Amino acid sequence: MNDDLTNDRPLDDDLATPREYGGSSGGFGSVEGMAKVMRREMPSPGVAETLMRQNKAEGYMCASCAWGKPKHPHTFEFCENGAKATIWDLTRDRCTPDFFAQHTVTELREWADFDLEMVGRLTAPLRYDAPTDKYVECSWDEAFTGIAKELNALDPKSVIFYASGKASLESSYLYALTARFYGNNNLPDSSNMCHETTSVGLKNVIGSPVGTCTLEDFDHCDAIFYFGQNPGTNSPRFLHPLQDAVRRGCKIITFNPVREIGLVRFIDPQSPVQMLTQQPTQLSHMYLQVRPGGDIAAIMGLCKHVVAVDDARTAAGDPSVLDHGFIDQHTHGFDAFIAQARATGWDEIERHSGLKRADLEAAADVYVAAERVIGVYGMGLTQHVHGTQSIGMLVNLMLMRGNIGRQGAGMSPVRGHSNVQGQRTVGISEKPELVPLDKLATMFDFEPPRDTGHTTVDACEGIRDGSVKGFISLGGNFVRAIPDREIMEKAWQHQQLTVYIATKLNRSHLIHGRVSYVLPCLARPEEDVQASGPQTVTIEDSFSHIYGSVGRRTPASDTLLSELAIVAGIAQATLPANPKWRWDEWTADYGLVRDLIAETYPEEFHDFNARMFEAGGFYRGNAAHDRIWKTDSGKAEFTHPTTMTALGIGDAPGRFHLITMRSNDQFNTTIYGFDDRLRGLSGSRLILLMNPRDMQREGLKEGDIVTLAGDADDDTRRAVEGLKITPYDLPDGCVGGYYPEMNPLVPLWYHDEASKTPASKGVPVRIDR
Ligand SMILES: Nc1nc2c(c(=O)[nH]1)N[C@H]1C(S)=C(S)[C@@H](COP(=O)(O)OP(=O)(O)OC[C@H]3O[C@@H](n4cnc5c(=O)[nH]c(N)nc54)[C@H](O)[C@@H]3O)O[C@H]1N2
Ligand SMILES: Nc1nc2c(c(=O)[nH]1)N[C@H]1C(S)=C(S)[C@@H](COP(=O)(O)OP(=O)(O)OC[C@H]3O[C@@H](n4cnc5c(=O)[nH]c(N)nc54)[C@H](O)[C@@H]3O)O[C@H]1N2
Ligand SMILES: [Mo]
Repeated sequence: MNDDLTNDRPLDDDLATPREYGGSSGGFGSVEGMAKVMRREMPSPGVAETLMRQNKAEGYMCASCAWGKPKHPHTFEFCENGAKATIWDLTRDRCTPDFFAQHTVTELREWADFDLEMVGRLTAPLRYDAPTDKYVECSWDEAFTGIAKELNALDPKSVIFYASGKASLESSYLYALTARFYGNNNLPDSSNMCHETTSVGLKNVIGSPVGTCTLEDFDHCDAIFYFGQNPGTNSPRFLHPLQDAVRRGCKIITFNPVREIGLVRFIDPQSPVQMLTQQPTQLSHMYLQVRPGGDIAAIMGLCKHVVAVDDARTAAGDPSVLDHGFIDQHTHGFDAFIAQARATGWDEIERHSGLKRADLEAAADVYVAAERVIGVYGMGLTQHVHGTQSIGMLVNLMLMRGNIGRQGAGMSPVRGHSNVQGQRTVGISEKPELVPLDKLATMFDFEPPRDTGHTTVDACEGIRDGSVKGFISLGGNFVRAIPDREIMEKAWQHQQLTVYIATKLNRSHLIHGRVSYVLPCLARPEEDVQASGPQTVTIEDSFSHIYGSVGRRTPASDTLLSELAIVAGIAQATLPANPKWRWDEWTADYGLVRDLIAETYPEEFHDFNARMFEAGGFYRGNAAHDRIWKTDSGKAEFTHPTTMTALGIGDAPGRFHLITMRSNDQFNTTIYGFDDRLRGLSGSRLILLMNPRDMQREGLKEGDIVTLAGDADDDTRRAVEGLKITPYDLPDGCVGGYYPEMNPLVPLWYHDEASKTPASKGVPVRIDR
C-alpha cells in the first residue's frame, strides 16, 4: 500500500487518536440536530404541518435529496436533513432591499457563506448598481426588460443557462425551451458536477442514463454492494430500507475510504423500541476502507474471485456461478473482460485498492452467495478522473450474475438534488442528441439549435477565456460549487450579464457581471397561486418516479414570483412573439406545461396531470430495467478498464489524495451549522482530516495549522490556508476536507474523462508549511 509515500522516519506507538462518533446515525442525535435548526431559525407558523405532509401523496415533496418517496410512508416521512432544508426555507428572517442599502457588495464578499444565507429569504428583485456598489430594488418589469436588452445584444452562443437540480419539471421544461428559442443548447446542470458520470457512463454500457432499480427492489435483494455514498448525511431516509434489508438477512458490503457512521450503525428515530433501548442495527456486514479511486481495482478483485470460484465449481462438476444464459443473450464483451480479470495480478489489485486479497475474496463470496444484488453508488465513484470506468466495472460485476433487470437487483446511483434527474428528463441538457429537437421544432414552430452546448466545465473555460459573456442561473451557487474557484471568481466579473434566480443570498450573487440581477423566487413549500388558482409542481426521484408537490405556506414576501413565472417573464421580454409560445397561459396554469411535457415525451409522461398524485409516484419506465439495452451493440456491455485506479494523478512522495466531503450540517454550499455529528467533529469547517500514521510521518500534531497546496503538475498555484490538522481514520496517503472550502484546490481540467464531471474526490495536494 502506498509504499512510496512513507519516508524513512520510523513510526512510534504514540499515534494520535482518530476522531470518531460514538453514537449511531438516526437516534436522538438526529432529533436534536433538527431541533437546533428549528430553535435558531424560528420558522414561520405551520412548519410542523408542512413536515407532516412532507413526501406524502398530495403533500409537499422535500427539496433536499432525491431519495424515493414510498407508497406507504412513515408517519414522519422526513429525516433530520430534510427537516433542516424545510425549516431553512421557512425561516422568519428576510434579506430585504434595506439590508442591501446598508452593505456594499465588496463588503458582503468578506462574509462567510453561512452568514450570507442566514440573513434570510430574499424578498424583492434586485439590480446591481455599479456607482454605489450595491444591489438596489427594481420592479419585475424593469428586471425583465433589463435582462432582455442585454440578452438581445449578446450572441446567443455566448450565454449560459445553468440549472441547479431543484427547480420543478415544469420550470425546467420552460427554461430549456427558453434557451433553445433564444438560440443555444448551453444548458449545463448541477449534475455536470455530480452524476454526469452516470448519465454518460451508465448509458454507454447499459443504455440507460439513470439507475435501473426502484425502491421496491430494496425489499427483495440479498446483498447490496455499496460504493462511495453517504446515506446518513445525504439521503437519510435510505437508512430505513437499509435497516429493513439487514433485518431480512441482506448483507451490505461497503467500500468507502471513510468509516461513515450512517453505514455502520443506525437507530431508527421513528421506532420507540429502538429509541428506548438505544440498540442500533449494525448495517454493513463488511466495511472496506478502499483508497480513493481504488474502486476499479477493488471490483476487479471481486470479479477475479468470482471467476476463480466459478472455475473451482465447474471443475468439481457443480453448476456455474455465472449466469451464462443472461451473458449469452444480453451482453457483449464477456470473454475479453474475463481474460482481463484473470490476467490482472492480486498485487496490483491490492496496491491500488489498498485492500487485502482475503477481504476482497470474502466480499466476493457474499456476492456469489446472493441471488439478487444491488449496486449502490454516489460521488465516491462519479467524482474521479476515471469515474466512468469505475461505473463500468460495477456494471461488469453485476452482469456476471445477471444482476440487472430483475427484481431485487440492479444499479442504483443515489442522485443528489431533489429534481436533478428530472431536469435532464425534460430537456435541460447540453447534449442535443438527448432531446427530441424535431418534435420541439414542430410543437413550437422554431428551428432548434443543433450544436452541442456547454457543460459546466466548458462554461467555466468559456468564462475564463472570455467567450462566455452572460450567465443565467436557475437556482444554485455556481461560483462556489465549481473547481478552481479563485481563478474563476476573477474571470467571472468580466461577463456582461449575470442573472441569479434564488431563494437566499449566496456568494455567486456577489461575484456578478457588469449588469446583474438577483431575482427572488418562491420556495417549494410555499403556496404558488396563479391566474387559474393554486398550482402544483412535479419532480422526479432517483428511481424515475414522478410526484406532484403542493406548497401551502404563505410566501416569504408578496413580491416573490415562482421560478416558472420568472423564466416565462425573461423569455417573454426577450423573445419575439410567436403564437405557439404562450407564456401567459403557461404561467397561469402549470397543467398546460405538463400537457406539453406529455406531448414531448408521451411514453414516459402520458396522462401526466391525471397520474401526478399517485401514491409512491408514477414510474416513467426504464428500458434497462426491462432488459432492453439501448446501446450501440443492442446489448449490455462488459468494459475493459484501461487503468486500475480512478485517480487522474498517481502517488508521489509528499502527495496526498484529497477527498472533498459534505458534513452532516450542510446542503452543498448551504451551510446549516458547524457540526458534523456523524463524524464526531464540530466547531469548524477549516479542518484537514489525516490519519495518525500520516500525521506522524509528516511530523504533524493534532491542532497544527497548515496550508494545503495543489500538487497537480501544472503551473497554477493553488492553496487553502489555515486548516487545522485533525486525526481521523482514513487510508494512508489520503486526506479529507470540506466542500466547498477546498474547491480552490480542484483544477478545472481535472475531471472525468468521458463526462467532464470534476474529480472532487481524488485531488492531488501536499502540505505546505
Ligand atoms: N444533507 C445533505 N444531503 C445531500 C447533499 C448535501 O450536501 N447535504 N447533497 C446532495 C447532492 S447534490 C448530492 S450529489 C448527494 C451527494 O451524496 P454522496 O454521493 O453521498 O456524496 P459525498 O458526500 O460527496 O461523498 C460520498 C462518499 O464517497 C466517499 N468516497 C470518497 N472517495 C471515494 C472513493 O474513491 N471510493 C469510494 N468507494 N468512496 C469514496 C466519501 O467518503 C463519502 O462517504 O447528496 C445530496 N443530498
Ligand atoms: N469540491 C467539491 N465540489 C463540488 C461537489 C463536491 O462533492 N466536492 N459536489 C458537486 C455537486 S454534487 C453539486 S450538485 C454542486 C452543487 O451546486 P449548486 O446546485 O449550484 O449549489 P447549491 O449549493 O445546491 O445551491 C444553493 C443555493 O441555491 C439557492 N436555492 C435554494 N433553494 C432554491 C430554490 O428552490 N429555487 C432557487 N431558484 N434557488 C434555490 C439558494 O440561493 C442557495 O444559496 O456542487 C458540486 N461541487
Ligand atoms: Mo449533486
